[in-house]
Amino acid sequence: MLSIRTTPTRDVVSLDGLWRFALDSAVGAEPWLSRIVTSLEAPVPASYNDLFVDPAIRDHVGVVWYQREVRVPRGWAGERIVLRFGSVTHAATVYANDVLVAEHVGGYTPFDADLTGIVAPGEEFRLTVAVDNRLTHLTIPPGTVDTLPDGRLKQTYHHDFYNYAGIARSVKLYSTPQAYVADITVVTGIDGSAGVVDYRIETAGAEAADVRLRVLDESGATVATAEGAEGSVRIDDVHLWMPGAAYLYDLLVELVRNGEPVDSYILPFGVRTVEVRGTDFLINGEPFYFTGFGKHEDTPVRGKGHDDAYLVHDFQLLEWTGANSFRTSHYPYAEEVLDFADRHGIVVIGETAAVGLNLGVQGGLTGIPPTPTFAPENFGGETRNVHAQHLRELLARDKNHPSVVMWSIANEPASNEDGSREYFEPLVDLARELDPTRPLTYAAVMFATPANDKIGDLFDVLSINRYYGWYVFTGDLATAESVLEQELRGWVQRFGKPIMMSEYGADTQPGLHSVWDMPWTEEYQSDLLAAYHRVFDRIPEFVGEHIWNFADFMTGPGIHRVDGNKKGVFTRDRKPKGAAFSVRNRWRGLEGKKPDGPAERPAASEGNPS
Ligand code: BDP
Repeated sequence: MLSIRTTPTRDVVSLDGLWRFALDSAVGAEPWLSRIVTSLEAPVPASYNDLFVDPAIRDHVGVVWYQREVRVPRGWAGERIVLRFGSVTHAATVYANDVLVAEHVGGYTPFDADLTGIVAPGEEFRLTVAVDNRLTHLTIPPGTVDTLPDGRLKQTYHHDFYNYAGIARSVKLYSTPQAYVADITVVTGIDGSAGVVDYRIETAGAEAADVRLRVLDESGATVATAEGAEGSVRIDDVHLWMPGAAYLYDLLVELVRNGEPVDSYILPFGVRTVEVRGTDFLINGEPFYFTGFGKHEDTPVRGKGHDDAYLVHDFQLLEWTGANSFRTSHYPYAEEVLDFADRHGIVVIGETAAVGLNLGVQGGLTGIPPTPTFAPENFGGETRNVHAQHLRELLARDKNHPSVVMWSIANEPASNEDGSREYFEPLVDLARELDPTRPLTYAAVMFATPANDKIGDLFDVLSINRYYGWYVFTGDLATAESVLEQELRGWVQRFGKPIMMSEYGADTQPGLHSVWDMPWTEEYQSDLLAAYHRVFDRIPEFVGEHIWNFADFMTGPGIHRVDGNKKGVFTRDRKPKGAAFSVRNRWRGLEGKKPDGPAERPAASEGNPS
C-alpha cells in the first residue's frame, strides 16, 4: 500500500482538525443521514478518551461518531477521489453523505474509501465515521466484552496499556488519475560496490500505458533508469542505508501513455540488506547489536494520537541515550514514525498488534483459573484469520521501509501451551511468503521457557521478555542475575539462534531514592538494568537489548499500576529518570571502557549521528 504523497499528478487535502463528536447513545438512528447535533468536538488525530472530563466518554465501550463537512477541490474533475485513514481504533464504518463507503476492522493499520462518483469536485459532502473500540476474539489485539447486571458493557483485554480509541492518525482526501500506480515493492541487495534494486509495480486502469522508472540520489541526480512493471536496476557506487547513517534514494515511477506521463509516484527507499547468519544479525553484512527500547504511542491528553512534536522529541531522546533502534510494541505505529526512522537511521522491529494471545498471564495475575489460550472457544482459527489479515496489512504498508529490519509477529503469546504451534506455523509461513527478506521473531513471555516453548524453531531471532528482579525475585538482584543467565543460555543451547532481550525493566517512581535494593527507586531501576547488562555481555550469541520502556505510559485500571506503567526510563512527559543517564553511559560508550563481551558489540554512539 502506497503512502499518500503529492506528486505532479496527485493532490492531497488534510482532513485533520476538529470534527463533531458524539457517543452512540447521544445520537438517533442512522446519524450519518444528517448533521449530528452535539456540542462536543474532537481533534483528529487523537484518541478521544482523555479529551473530555466525562467518565462516560473515557470509559465508553462501543461506538462513537465523528463527523465533518469536506469540500472536494474543484480542480479534481475526472480524477479518482479517495479517502485514506491512517488508522481508526479499532473498527470503522465510513459514510460519505448517505452512502456507506468503507468498513475496516483493525485499529493500527490504514485503509481507503474510494469516493469516485459518490462525491463531486467543487462540492461539499458530509463525512461520518462510526468508531468502535470493542476488542473481541475477532479483533487483534483480542479482548472480551461482557454485559454487566445494570446493562453497561465491560471491556476486558489481556494487555496492560490503556485501550485508547478514536481517529488517532491523519485522515487525507487525495486524488489520482484514473490510470494510476497502485503499489510498488522494492527489495534491495548489494553486489560489490553496486546496489541492486528489484522492483515490482502494480498499476490499475492503465491499459496501453507503459511503466518508466528513475532512481534519483539525494542531490536529485538520476543514477539509474528502467522500463517495465517488474525488473531490476543497478546503482553503481551505491550509498548504503546504514544504522545511524541513513541515505535515501527516490524511486520515481511514471505511467506513460503516448510519451506523456499520466501518473507519477515517488517512493523514497534505502539500499540495505538484512540477514541472520548463525547467531549474528547482519545489516549490510555487518553484525548489528540492537540498543534501545520497547515504546508505546502514548502521550498525555492525546492518548495514542500521532503527534509530530513528540515524534521529533522522542527521536532526540533516543539519540541522546545512544539507542540505535526500537520495537513498535505492541502494534504498528503511525507511518510518519517509520518515515522518520528511515530518514534518521534508526532501526525498527515492526510488531503486529497481536498482544495478549495468552490466557495464562490472566490466570497467573488474577487468580482466575487458567483456560487454554489456543482453543476454538478462545483464540482458534477465526482469531488466526484476523491475525493473518492484520499481518497482511502491516506488511503491505511497511514492506518498503529500510528502517524496518525484522517483524515481530506477536508479543508474549502462550508459546508454552498446546496449540501454539498450530496457531503460529501458518502465520510464519504467510509472513515468509509475503516478505522473504526480513527475519521473524516473537517476544517470549516468562511462562515460555527453553524447556517448554513450542515455536522458537520457526523463527529467526529469539526475543525474550523477562522481569527477574521485578515480578519474580523482587528486590533480589543477585538471584535475578544468575537465573537470567541460566535461562538465556538455555534458549541459546536449545535453538542455536541469535538472542536479544526484548523487554526488561522495573517500575520506578521518579524522585524515590534509597541506599538499599528497594524496588520503585531510581537506583533500583539502574541497578536492575546493570545486572541484566552484565549477563548480556557474557553471552556471545546476544544481539541486542531493548529496555521496557522508553517512557511511562497509561494503563487500564489495576492495583499493580499507579497512574500507569512506570517502567519508563523517561517519565510520561519525557523527563529523564536516573536510569536514562546510566543507560546513556553504556550505549554511548561513556563508561570509560566498553562492556566486556563480543568484540562487535558497538557503543551505539559509533553508529549514531551526534
Ligand atoms: C510484559 C508486556 C508489557 C507490559 C510489561 C509490564 O509485554 O506490555 O507492559 O510486561 O508488566 O508482560 O510492565
